Amino acid sequence: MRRVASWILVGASLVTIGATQAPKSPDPVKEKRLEWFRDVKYGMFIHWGLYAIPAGEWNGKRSLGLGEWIMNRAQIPVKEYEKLATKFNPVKFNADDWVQLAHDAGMKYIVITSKHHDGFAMFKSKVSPYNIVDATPFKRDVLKELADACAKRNMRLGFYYSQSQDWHEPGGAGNTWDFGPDQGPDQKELKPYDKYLREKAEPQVRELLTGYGPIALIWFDTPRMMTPERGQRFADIVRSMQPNTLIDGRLGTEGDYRSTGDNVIPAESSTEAWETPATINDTWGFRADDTNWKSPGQITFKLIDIVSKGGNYLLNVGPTAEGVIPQPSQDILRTVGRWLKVNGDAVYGAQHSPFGDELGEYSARGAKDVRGQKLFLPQTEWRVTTKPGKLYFTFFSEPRTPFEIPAIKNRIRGAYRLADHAPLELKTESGKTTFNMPRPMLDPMATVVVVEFEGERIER
Ligand code: FHN
Repeated sequence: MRRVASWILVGASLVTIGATQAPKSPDPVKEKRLEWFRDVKYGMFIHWGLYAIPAGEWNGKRSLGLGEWIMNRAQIPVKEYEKLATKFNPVKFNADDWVQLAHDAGMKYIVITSKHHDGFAMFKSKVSPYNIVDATPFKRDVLKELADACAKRNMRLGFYYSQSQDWHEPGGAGNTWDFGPDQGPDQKELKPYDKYLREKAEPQVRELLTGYGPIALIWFDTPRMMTPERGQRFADIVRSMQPNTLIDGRLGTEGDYRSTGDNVIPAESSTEAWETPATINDTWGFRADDTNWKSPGQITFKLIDIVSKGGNYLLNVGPTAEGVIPQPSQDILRTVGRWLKVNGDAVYGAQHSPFGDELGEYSARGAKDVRGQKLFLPQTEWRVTTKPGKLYFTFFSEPRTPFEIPAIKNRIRGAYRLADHAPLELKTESGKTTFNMPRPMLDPMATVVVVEFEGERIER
């Protein structure tokens, strides 16, 4: 059985929608814009801002939650939080090093926070002096330096921009401790929120699309109070200024691709373009106390799992206030990068699994997950990706022997291990084709076997 689902975003979570919904016919202009995105599969997310200074601690007290949410969690008044800018001096920041890391990691695009919910712009802005050039002793436009470094290495660059939440502005959403409750979503007249949108958020998005070369994508987030009309104004800005720039799935009106919830990997495949934003530990912005790193093996599994379902993996790093990407993050990323150097054919430009049973199954007992959805019981032994004439089976543990290739109508031409091109012997009996994986597996983290078949696509 082949599982392919359609999804909608509800809040920050992705849910499947029923098979009764007619699929929209693809828009050729959008599909063209998406071509690179569908191929690259793996990107680096960077959450960097003033919150890297407190790094999870305020006034000597540990503040729980995400590092970049400290202003909100500790209810820090604007006047207090603003003072962090006068201390922000990340003298170890080196844009070339960051791009080199993304390159070594096998990541093909970078998305960095240009302004997170705290309202502080990490770029020179004429619209608000609350920015890295005008308000810090550092005085350097780090986005410009990163854009130049990316251009040198052919690395695509996108900007995260918190369009709705801005805790620094009276009209921005989210800061209830300084400015009282947010306005309701249905108020039409020009209220402080629209004033903020017109006078800060929209002009800043224009600035981002003006001074930094071609921008791969704008990553909007948490679309609180974003009516379709408000969202459309941002979409129009992006489309009119850089028609090739992608819009993520969290603008509040239709973007170019689906964004899943944070760290959410859907159970099933989709033919729509989609992306999972994910943490490498448990925070986005740097927290000194978060050492809960995912292992290279876990990251590799998630990457292949996502690619086998047709998506992209946007994996986050949270640099320190000095401008350094934590060493454990670097080490993990480079280990995965070394694996990709050998096995990248199974990832870049590859399409989702033509099968589906390998992903797991829904609980036969009707159990529900924490969101009240049908509980999916994943299997993690192997995943498969495909290119014309080739299936890439990635094994994360030694497979049952012999391993049976799921039934296909195409004639199978042969099989080999991707890392060293060692041929594997295929046996076909009663219509079933099998091979034995040599033990121990060449790479215990993940070993890829390529099966070549006749024809471009799998027929079942
Ligand atoms: O609130 C943000 C959070 O800080 C982080 O930026 C993530 C990344 O996907 N987005 C929001 C929560 O979904």
